[in-house]
Amino acid sequence: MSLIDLEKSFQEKIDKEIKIEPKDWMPDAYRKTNIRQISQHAHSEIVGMLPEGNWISRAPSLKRKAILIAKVQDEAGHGLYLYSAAETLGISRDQMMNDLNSGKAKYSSIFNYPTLTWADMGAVGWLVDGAAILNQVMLCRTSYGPYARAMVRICKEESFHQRQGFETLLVLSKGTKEQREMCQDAINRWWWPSLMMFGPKDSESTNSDQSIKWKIKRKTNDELRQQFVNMIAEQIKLLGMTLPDPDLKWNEKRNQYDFGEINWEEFWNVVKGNGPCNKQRLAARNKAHDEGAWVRAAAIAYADKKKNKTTHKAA
Ligand code: BYC
Repeated sequence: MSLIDLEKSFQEKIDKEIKIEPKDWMPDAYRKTNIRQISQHAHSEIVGMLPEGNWISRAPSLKRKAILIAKVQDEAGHGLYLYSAAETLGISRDQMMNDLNSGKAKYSSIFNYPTLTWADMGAVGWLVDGAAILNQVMLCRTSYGPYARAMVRICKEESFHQRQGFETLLVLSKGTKEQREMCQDAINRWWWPSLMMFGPKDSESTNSDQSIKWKIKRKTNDELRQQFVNMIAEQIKLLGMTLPDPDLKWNEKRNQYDFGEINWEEFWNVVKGNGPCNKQRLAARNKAHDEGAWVRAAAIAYADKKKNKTTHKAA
């Protein structure tokens, strides 16, 4: 088959909703885009453990500590499923780790903001995981099979994360004056960065058109962002708190909430490595990687030993 025929039958498969599997023929750019997106997604899960890990030793009760540990462990698991999905496209784990640790690879902008108070654990769960879920529910139908299947399990766990975040804030919102203020302050700080998680506006999104055509993405950045605003603008009423946006109001004609302009300069600054915690996050990942060298060496030595034993037995 010629390249044109291969590309044509590939697109037909996508249009018929047939999943693309690792050994199927695919255009190089499809492979590259998936490697880029899946590995960035995996890195986000791994770096995402840092702002939350920051609160494990300071959670206000044993119950809250156990819940937070479980959540952080889930994020590690998500990262590992996603690295495995990316590996099926021909990139090695070492390469992905090197790209993350050297600062070459991107990960979600949101994890470059600090978690200053306990209420931040609630705001991260409710807003950050809430934004992540909307995006990830769409990705359960992404065209690359291993990515789509990884997302199904991830989404189940993320919905627990979002509920625990909301419940944490609900308790604070019914607490003392100081607790209510802490709750509002966390919402104020996490609202705009959460909106940025969906990526640049559609007119600035370089990858969206092609990714939508290949059904890697099923909704655009702006569509998902709007869906998120509509959802949160209703849920916040239950908390008796407010969102820090004077332009947020229901638009009868559009049947959607209108909202204010995002600070795109701040977004690009964070993406380019100049956010409040970018350097700290990379330093923490590099330290963990270096300190884990002996574990990797021991695991390889053990695997070799086992392999040798099996070879001897077979002989
Ligand atoms: N941060 O053409 P565009 C989670 C980059 S949740 C940093 O629209 P695309 C978790 C983008 O990579 C978060 N960079 O890109 C939750 C591109 O640059 P390159 C992870 C961003 O890919 C709780 C350029 O800007 N979720 O893990 O079509 C606890 C132009 O953008 C961001 C995912 O990763 C950003 N926010 O759409 C723990 C979901 N936005 O690569 C963990 C999977 C954009 O061309 N990813 N950029 O150099 C996606 O769905 C898509 O990649 C995005 C962006 C919607 C994020």
